[in-house]
Amino acid sequence: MQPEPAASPHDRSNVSLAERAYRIRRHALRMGEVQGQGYIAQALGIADVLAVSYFHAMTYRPNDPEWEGRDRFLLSIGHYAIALYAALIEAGIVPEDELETYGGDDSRLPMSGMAAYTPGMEITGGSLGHGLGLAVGFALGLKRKNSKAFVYNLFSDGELDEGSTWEAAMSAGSYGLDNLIGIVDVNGMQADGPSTGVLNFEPLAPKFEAFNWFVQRVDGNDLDAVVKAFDAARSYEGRKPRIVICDTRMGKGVPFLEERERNHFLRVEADEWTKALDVLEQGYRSTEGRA
Ligand SMILES: Cc1ncc(C[n+]2csc(CCOP(=O)(O)OP(=O)(O)O)c2C)c(N)n1
Repeated sequence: MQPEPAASPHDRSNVSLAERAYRIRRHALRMGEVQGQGYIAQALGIADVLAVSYFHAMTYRPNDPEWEGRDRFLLSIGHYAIALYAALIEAGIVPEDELETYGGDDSRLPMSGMAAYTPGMEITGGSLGHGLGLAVGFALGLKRKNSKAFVYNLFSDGELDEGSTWEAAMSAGSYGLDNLIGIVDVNGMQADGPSTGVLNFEPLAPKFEAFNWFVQRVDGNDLDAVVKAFDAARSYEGRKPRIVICDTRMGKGVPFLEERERNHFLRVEADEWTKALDVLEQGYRSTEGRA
């Protein structure tokens, strides 16, 4: 029997992860501009992790998003949809020109992520705290099918305040789900202010360790560190679920947005979008050689 064809084009591409991350940020800003506002700071912050997920770690077929052998990427935080759309566009799963429809009537890119609307969107988000439980179900199901696929679940530090997250974490550890890779975006902010001021979840790593997870904590805006952590998460041989705790900076790559204080839902003035795209590009060009 012929082996399965190569799963995704990124293996053969010579586009760097730094360029992928830059382009994901760019797509997100262009979508934000369509609405004039949105969860832009989160998208800029998590772009490096998405670049590593879609262009280093995951196996999928851009032309066949429902291919059974694919790794599943579950976006628990529906409001981060703009970030995932940007990655899906860069991955070739969603056509780039569709970003102009972002948040509009009949668009496949609604402001909150919905599985029925968007190719590559595995679950519907919105109500926080459900992604990890769904990921446990996906991971158990794939094991029953003897699948080699991984389930990735991106969730936020705000979701650490939800009891359902910890119920899922305990069951994943108890079932020894070695096909589950959790990614928690610790960007330090929530809608109501600094995350640990809302509810103090630190120290975080020992909590997951106590629930029988293989735990790593990295700077989520350091591409090399994220690559190493994802490689270690995939190759770890213990019968444990894996988590990569990613400390990220909201607004990353656009300094004047990084500095905004209330950055959970950004309103950006009409003339600032061009400035944001310009400074993003300047920043990328100035560090490109070192990426
Ligand atoms: C169960 C539930 N409770 C409350 C909300 C309202 N809500 C939407 S986003 C958000 C902040 C969540 O924190 P986080 O995702 O860490 O915020 P961010 O990093 O996006 O600023 C809240 C409380 C919700 N969507 N679901």
